[in-house]
Amino acid sequence: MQPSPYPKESFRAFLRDAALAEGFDAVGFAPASVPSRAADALRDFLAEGRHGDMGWMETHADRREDPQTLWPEARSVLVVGQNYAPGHDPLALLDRPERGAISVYARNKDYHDLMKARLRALAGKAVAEAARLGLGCDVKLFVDTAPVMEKPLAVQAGLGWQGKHTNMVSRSFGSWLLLGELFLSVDLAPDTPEPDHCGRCSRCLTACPTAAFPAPYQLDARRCIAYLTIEHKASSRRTCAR
Ligand code: B12
Repeated sequence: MQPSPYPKESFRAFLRDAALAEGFDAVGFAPASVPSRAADALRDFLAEGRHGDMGWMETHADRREDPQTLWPEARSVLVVGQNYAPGHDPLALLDRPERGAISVYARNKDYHDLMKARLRALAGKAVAEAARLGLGCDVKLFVDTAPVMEKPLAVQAGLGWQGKHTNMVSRSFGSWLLLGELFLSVDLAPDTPEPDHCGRCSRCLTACPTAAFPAPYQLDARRCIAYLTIEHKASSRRTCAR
């Protein structure tokens, strides 16, 4: 086969196709940097103590706000989204107070395992294809647990925008995308960030039963059911009794 005259463009197109072939639902490319506004907001979030007991958010905050501090070789980031939308309205369960409600993301196989397996397969193909194109490329993969600001990266990669509930919302998949990344040592052209489409809608804010949003686009984790039931070390009986 002839060597490609545009190896980076070929590599980028290959990665997008390969990610979709692995079963990811959304793919985009971001620069290996987080906008300063997001890094400032992280510092404010931590200074306000909104992370509660999640001391691990303070550890390596410098790496969290700068992918190149986490991995100096990083030049671009391939962000993937995995759709986990349920086939029914999960809010219907709220009319049945005798039944416990499990958050939708926790009802299936652990998404970390599923996405890491897919990203690992993708990483293998990426390294082989880069070598074939004469690019040479190292990769590192992340899903949720590393000090990476996944939402701002996903926004930069054009997957969606950060909504008023602070999660990334996609025009195609709504709030139902879990995120993962492949950090790449090759600089590839980034996608265009998606603008904010929330407008005057505030349904996600008023739906929260514990009023965890001090303002649109801001979450106080200490009031969030996800935090109280997973991350908080003390008893949350008093807060959750309703
Ligand atoms: C810590 C954490 C939590 C904490 C705190 C959540 C939070 N919002 O920070 C808790 C335990 C509460 C939590 C809960 C959930 N989480 Co969580 N969590 C994370 C984690 C590890 C870090 C998030 C982070 O950096 N927080 C720090 C603060 C500073 O970030 P932030 O809230 O996004 O703050 C931004 C806004 O405030 C914004 N901002 C501030 N002011 C303003 C003003 C304007 C005008 C604008 C536009 C923006 C803006 O700028 C900040 C920086 O970007 C990420 C994985 C990762 N490594 O990124 C997953 C992650 C965010 N979680 C995820 C999920 C799915 C959930 C849950 C839905 C799980 C569930 N139980 O059902 C809930 C959703 C609750 C919610 N509304 O956020 C997904 C979200 C996917 C997506 N589409 O966005 C992630 C990305 C994991 C993943 N790999 O898929 N989570």
